[in-house]
Amino acid sequence: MTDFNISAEVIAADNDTRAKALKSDYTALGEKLSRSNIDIETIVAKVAEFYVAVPSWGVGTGGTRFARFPGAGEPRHIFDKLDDCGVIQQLTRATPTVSLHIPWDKTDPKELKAKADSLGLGFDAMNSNTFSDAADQAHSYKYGSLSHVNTATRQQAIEHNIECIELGAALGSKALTVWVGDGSNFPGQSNFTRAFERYLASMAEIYKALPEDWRLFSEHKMYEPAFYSSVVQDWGTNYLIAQTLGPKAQCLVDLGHHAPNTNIEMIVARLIQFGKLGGFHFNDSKYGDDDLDAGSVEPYRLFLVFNELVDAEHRGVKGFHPAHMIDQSHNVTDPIESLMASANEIRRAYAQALLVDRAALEQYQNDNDALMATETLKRAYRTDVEPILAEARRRAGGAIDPVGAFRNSGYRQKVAALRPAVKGGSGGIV
Ligand SMILES: [Mn+2]
Repeated sequence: MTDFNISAEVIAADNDTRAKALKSDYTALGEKLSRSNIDIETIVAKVAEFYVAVPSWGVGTGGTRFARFPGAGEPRHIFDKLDDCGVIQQLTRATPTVSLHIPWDKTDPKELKAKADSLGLGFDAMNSNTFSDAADQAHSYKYGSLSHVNTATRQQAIEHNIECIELGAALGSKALTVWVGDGSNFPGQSNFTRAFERYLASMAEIYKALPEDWRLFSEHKMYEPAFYSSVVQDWGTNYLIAQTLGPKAQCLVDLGHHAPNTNIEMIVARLIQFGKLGGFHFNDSKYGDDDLDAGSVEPYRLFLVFNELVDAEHRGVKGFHPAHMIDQSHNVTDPIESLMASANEIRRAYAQALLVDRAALEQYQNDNDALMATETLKRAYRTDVEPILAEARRRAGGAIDPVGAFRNSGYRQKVAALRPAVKGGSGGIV
């Protein structure tokens, strides 16, 4: 029995105030879509089955290199974090899994599993951390981890990743995401080739420890914390890693980890074509790894990424099942509200991509009709699919307006009274 933190009556009362308008909007949209031979019920059913994982580190307030300003009622530990993740799932019905970060969330797996079960939550990919030093570790990661020049440091990093796999296996997770901050700040500081050889050898050891039904995701990032060179800097290097390690290794695309103006949707298409798209860390950015809310800055880019995903789905690409995860840092908003809004934006991009007339698009492409080809995408993108998203939430027991219902529930005020303000600390942004 699921033990949600917000009473069903609160959601029902909030939905009651919005149900009439939704019904009217849903009917109007259904009629509009039917003129394009699209059945709105088919789209609602697909949207309802589209899920994205919430990062455990995302429910606390983040920070920048300069400061962190705590929010009210921040989670004190992983059990509080799971409570907050449960609220996000309760209201959106789009986020039934949580992605953990070790060692930040390290605790008895039985207790973790029992708490998650009580909230109706499962676990998505595990995330290791060799980009900062834990209090009790023997060797520092100041000069790298899996690619470190010292064997003992590399071994410690390998063992940490294997520990993450073991913990994840006890929780029902099926994947490990590895992101390292390894790199250099000065020309000459590091030998590019030797560092990458050491990284590959370390990853091969981790790969060997994977259970049969697990996947290993490597996440690239152009720069930060290393500012001259990063060992896993771009999708090309990431592809080489996945290709070298074997079939269980795939690439993870974090939308904020590329050079400005990079054509991310094209990278997605390439990785799909060669069977190496493992999944996503969704977020948005203006300049770099800003970790802003998904769809908040460049919603059209998010749509174009989903256009590639739906295209692959439409073509029936074999073994295509990318992991969908959010990776954001919330500095000026309530993290629960941001994560709910982000989950909805991700579903919105998916729903809009489902509306693309793929037969017409292909014909325009073959006819070299650039204008009509791009208009075909725009036509889907311009469609306001909010009634579809809201109806999917409502039918699943969620809120028509998650942020509105959340504010009316008083959850934040309730936990703020229980959880003392957390001072300082870093945001934990990867
Ligand atoms: Mn990430």
